[in-house]
Amino acid sequence: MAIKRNGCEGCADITCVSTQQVLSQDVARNVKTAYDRVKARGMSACLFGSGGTCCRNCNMGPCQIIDGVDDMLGICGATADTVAARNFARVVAAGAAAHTDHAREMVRGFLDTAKGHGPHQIKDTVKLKSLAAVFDIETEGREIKDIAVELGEKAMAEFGKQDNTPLSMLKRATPKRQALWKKLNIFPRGIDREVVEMMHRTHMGVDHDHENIMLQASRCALSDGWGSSMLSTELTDIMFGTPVPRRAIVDLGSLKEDQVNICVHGHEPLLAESLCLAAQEQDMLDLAKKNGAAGINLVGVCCTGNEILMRRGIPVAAGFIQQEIVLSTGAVEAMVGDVQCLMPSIANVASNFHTDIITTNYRAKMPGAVHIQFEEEQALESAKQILTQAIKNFKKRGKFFIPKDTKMDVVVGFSHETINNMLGGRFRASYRPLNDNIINGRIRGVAAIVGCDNFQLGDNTHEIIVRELLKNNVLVLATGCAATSLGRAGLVNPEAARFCGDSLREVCEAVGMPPVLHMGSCVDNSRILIAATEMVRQGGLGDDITDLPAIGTAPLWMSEKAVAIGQYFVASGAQVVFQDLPTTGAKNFNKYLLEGIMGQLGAHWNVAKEPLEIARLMIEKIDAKRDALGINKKKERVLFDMDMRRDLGGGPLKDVGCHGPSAS
Ligand code: CUV
Ligand code: SF4
Repeated sequence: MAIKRNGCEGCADITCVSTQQVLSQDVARNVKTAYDRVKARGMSACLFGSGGTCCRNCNMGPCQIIDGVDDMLGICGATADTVAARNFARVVAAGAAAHTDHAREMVRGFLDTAKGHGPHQIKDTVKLKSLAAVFDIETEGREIKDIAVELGEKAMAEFGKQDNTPLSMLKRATPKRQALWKKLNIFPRGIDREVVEMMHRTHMGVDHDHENIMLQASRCALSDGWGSSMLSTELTDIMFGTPVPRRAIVDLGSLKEDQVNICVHGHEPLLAESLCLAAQEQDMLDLAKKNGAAGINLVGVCCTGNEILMRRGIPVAAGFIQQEIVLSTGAVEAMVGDVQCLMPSIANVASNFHTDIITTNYRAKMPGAVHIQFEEEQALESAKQILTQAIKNFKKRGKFFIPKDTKMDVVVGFSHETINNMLGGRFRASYRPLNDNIINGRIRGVAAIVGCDNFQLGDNTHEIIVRELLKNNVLVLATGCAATSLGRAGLVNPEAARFCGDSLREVCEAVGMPPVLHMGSCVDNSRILIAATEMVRQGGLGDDITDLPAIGTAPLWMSEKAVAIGQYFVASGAQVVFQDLPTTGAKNFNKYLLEGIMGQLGAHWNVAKEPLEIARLMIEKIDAKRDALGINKKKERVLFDMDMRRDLGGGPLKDVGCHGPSAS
């Protein structure tokens, strides 16, 4: 049930239960949140801005273009299509830049770790060797340390690469896809270079052809998905451990009454991991005791939360839209952030309480926040300094409210390796059973539901979409704040199999897996690329990602990163559905994204407004792929016999125990 905000007449409807509970409490009375601001703005967004036809790329403007009206071109003569394409491409570049800068930090951290500096270790040596092979690094008879250092150096070189050869990891794609990238001349060459070229080509007076602009947008996005994001995911796994299934909890109920609550917000897991290590140190625990607390409770917010959730089972308290709400409980001693998706309003919300917002990265400061620079060379000491600041606040905590009954069990940790083991069994890890179940129709198809949440539509949008997909036997992969929102809705645990259609339920129950597989943070969408490619390689479902009965959506997209992700999915042959695109003011360009680009890339963007409309469109697209593969015949329902159970079972899920938050 939707509620109106307590004491605020005209606020937006809120459907999230824990948000409702917190905002209706007295402690949150004076807090202003985005819900209030959405309402207060009271006017709809600028039509030029939302249609993509406002250009500020030179000082003859700004120009507001009206498509098809001769007198309403840009001063330079730019059409709506040119302007909207440039704007869209710049969104892709900004999103790719964010992932890239994050990834660079991870590579730097990895190199330090490889050289033996800092508190972290090379944890996954199997993955180290397999990634080394991708970079043509000799592993036979060599020390782990040497392999890791060489891998780190080669990975770092991908960012600044200047020759015209493809990035190393692109060779993990299907041969057909690689041939297509080559033919279109969109093989990414250097990760930073593709962002720079995108910015150059969208500068005033350079590229005016929307299709040509989009070729570079694809190349730039691919350098993110198959380049920086994938590097970040892989090297982070090698350093901090490749995720395996584990139980954890999400939602605001993960805050603890008697402990120092510290929210870790942002993206780069180097900070979060160091905080996790420091929070286990005796001197920190003693300090907490001295300040009257029973312990230190680290919880995550946004994607850095997903990183430590996946690898350590540390709870995610809140996704993007709840970052103000978690502070409004009055129970948080500090929110520690690094980069991306921190709303500047959190400093204001925190000022109502004893809470500190602690920024830790020179790239991301905030008025009203305390800045404690996180020094990677002294990671543990830095982390302790940050924790100390938070712990000292505990004594100052006033009235607070934790919605204790909003705490949802999740089973997370589905790396593409896990999926391999889980379905294939311990002795013959493979995607074969997944493919077979798709071919025989027990699993109708696969849907990736990724990206952010925002304040424009209901908080339950992801849930509505996914319930419809599950009912129709579509297996769901989730990442980012979408995954957090699905976790809150109780869909990311094995018990949620009961919401599935009969045949998907059988599969989930036989394996003991949730019907929504949490694959991690937004850089971890690269795991989905690998999983999809593995499915193709396994055979029986066509010879490229385009052929798979699979589709992606980022329904409540908010950040520019989501558009970069959408574009690398499309350029990899996977269709995506968004709720809206900032391109509607440019007829030809919009049509190109929604249709024409298909002819080049074998996939296109889709737009659907309502959650159920999105789900149904996804199912329709999945069915069309099944038709094309000739596997859409109604099969008689086969009951599971022992062989099938053996085939499906035996994976690591049988061992899921409570690995528990290791820092509380
Ligand atoms: Ni990176 S990008 S809101 S999904 S973290 Fe959540 Fe996560 Fe931001 Fe979007
Ligand atoms: Fe206007 Fe052209 Fe300058 Fe854009 S580049 S602001 S359309 S004159």
